[in-house]
Amino acid sequence: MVKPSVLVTRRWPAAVEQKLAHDFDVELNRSDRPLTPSELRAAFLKYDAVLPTVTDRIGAEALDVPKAQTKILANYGVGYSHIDLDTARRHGMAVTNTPDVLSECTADLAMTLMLMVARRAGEGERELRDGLWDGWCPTHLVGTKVSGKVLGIVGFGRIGQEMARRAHSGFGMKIVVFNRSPVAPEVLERFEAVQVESLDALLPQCDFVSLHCPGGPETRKLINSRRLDLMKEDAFLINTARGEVVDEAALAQSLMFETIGGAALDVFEREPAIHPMLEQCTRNLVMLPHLGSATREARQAMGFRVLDNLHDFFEGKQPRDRVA
Ligand code: 8YV
Repeated sequence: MVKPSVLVTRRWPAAVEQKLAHDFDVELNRSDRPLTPSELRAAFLKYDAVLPTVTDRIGAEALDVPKAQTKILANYGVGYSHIDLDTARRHGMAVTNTPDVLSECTADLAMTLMLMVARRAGEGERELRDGLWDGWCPTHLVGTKVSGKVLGIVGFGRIGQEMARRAHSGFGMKIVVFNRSPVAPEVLERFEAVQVESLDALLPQCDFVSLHCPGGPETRKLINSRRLDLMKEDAFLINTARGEVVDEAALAQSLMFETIGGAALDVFEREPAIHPMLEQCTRNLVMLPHLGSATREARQAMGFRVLDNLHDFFEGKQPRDRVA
């Protein structure tokens, strides 16, 4: 039997690449850089499956190829707001993602960010490495206590719930949830969490707000200047979701004028570019380069999850993680 042809747009963990090469007729993008729209168009004419990542922006201009060969876009990652689902559907392409396998690691990183910004860990490390530390002092780099505080979670899917588990059981935090649909009472009970009916109702109550909703048009600039003003003046915003969920200029302004306590971001609207106003915020802003799922374990599991979806699809079954 002829093996389906598959293009992998970036380099993946070796164990996954080996299994892919065994099961499929695989082409690796050895340059390991994002594909341009014209390279994507050429790929859609040639391969049965394309395996993109968040760095491949697959909009209508890339997807609108007549007589595409590609039947499935099996995304390496849980977020898929970089793929135009409507156009993919119109061209008869299935789209899948990799949920579950990165939830714990992404929640771990959101906890890392929350602790870093509250305890001023980034500032401290920079100071020490720059040779500027002149010894212990009662007033030096005094931060904010995390344990026992109120954590607002925006988007209570798998990652949001892992965040709640860590914050509630490990740090005794009180959990307040905003989610677009009602969360089952037994799920809320697990974390003694309370669901509020609107984001506006959540923000003024929280010492920390962590974003775990999907990206895309519905959540674009969900956190804007009006909503930032609803936050307590010493509250912190954590974003491991998608950069576009936050109005970055508005956030920078809130940080500059200290109308909130601080922010910690793992994702940005125009990655890898950083909004110039955010770059100016040094004291109360922590930034990491999109590391949410960056563990050996998660990245390997994501790869194998893509493989599972490909097998489902080419064996004529419904792919387990089909999103379009
Ligand atoms: C991935 C992510 O590393 O899964 C996601 O949606 O944001 C990251 O964890 C990235 O998307 C790889 O494609």
